Amino acid sequence: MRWYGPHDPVSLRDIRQAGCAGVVTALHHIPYGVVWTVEEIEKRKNMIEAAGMSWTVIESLPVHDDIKRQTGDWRVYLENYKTSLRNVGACGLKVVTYNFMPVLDWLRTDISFEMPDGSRALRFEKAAFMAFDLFLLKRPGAEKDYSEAEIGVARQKLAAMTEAERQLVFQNLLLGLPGSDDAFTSEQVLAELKNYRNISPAKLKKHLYAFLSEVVPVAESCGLKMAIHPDDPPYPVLGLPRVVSTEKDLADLLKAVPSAANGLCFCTGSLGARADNHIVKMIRRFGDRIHFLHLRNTRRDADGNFFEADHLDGDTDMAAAVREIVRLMQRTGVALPMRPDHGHQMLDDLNKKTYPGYSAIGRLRGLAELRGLELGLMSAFRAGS
Ligand code: DNO
Repeated sequence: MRWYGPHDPVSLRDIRQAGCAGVVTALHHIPYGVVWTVEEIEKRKNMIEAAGMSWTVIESLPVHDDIKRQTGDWRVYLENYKTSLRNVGACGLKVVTYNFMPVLDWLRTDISFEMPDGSRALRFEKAAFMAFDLFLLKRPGAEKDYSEAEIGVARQKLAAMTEAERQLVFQNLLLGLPGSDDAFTSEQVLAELKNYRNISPAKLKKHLYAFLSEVVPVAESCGLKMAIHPDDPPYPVLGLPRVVSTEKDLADLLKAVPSAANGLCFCTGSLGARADNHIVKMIRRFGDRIHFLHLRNTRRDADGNFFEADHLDGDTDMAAAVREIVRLMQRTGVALPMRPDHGHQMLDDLNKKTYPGYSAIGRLRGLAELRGLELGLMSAFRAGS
């Protein structure tokens, strides 16, 4: 399971009791671009080991936006990134997750969407998102990104929202980056978006590949695997380019730097929010370069909305996906790290404040179901069926 560190309301003991042997975490207190020192990494590692678990996967070692744009001090940040990798390698960690989404990480309009059973899920509602973009954030030029019909839908949505609902959507979309409690203000986001106005998708891809050609050899030399997390949702948002969304994007990036150390954090939830991403086929195609997996499901509708379904429900056939993963591990002999991604807020967690998507019990349910599925499949394979 993922742990956000000592401030996470879900403790290491909770995670241990969920049956986890390993923890996925990051040094969230270190600002983006600053070197992770051996001392800080060791401190965190010892904490996890003292709780009876291990730490081999980092999520995430964040890439500074200057590197994504190749502006300002990006060369300094790049060197710092390499130094962090060397330090991480020296501490015996194995996988480094990162993403290349400009400015914002994952986006949801609703972080407390009520499911029929009373539990709460994360949801992306397109009309609310457009209403936010066009009329609440008032992004300059936003109307160019939508059709007349879409603008009409957004206007209707806005009119139907109370002031409190508008505030809430605003707050949800500008949530802080993972592990942080500080949300963005609209001024900050608008300024950041402006900084990207000359960055086309082709340019961002070029910058991503330039970043990889610098860091992958370093990762290779210290026994690390880089694992890029796909865009969530997997398409451009707020006029920002997103270049890790489709099967072609993944194929291009793996080809750009053809080293085993240049790999994927295969997130079935993020990728699965696009109907043209065929999860099982992609696991088959990219298997050798998958170093870490996030198992999560979404349910899409025809209007471009999706919500996070139960792990075994939703549009992705999770049994087929896990079957493909089990086959992959049998073929390569590698036990891939994976975690249940997100979970519903349910039972006692409904009254607790945790990081959105990261309450204990919903993830425990996902983990238990996924682990049962995996064990069942492994045993069936062994029995030859
Ligand atoms: C959301 C997570 C992402 C992920 C980063 C990886 O719950 O899956 O925030 O950690 O994108 O860099």
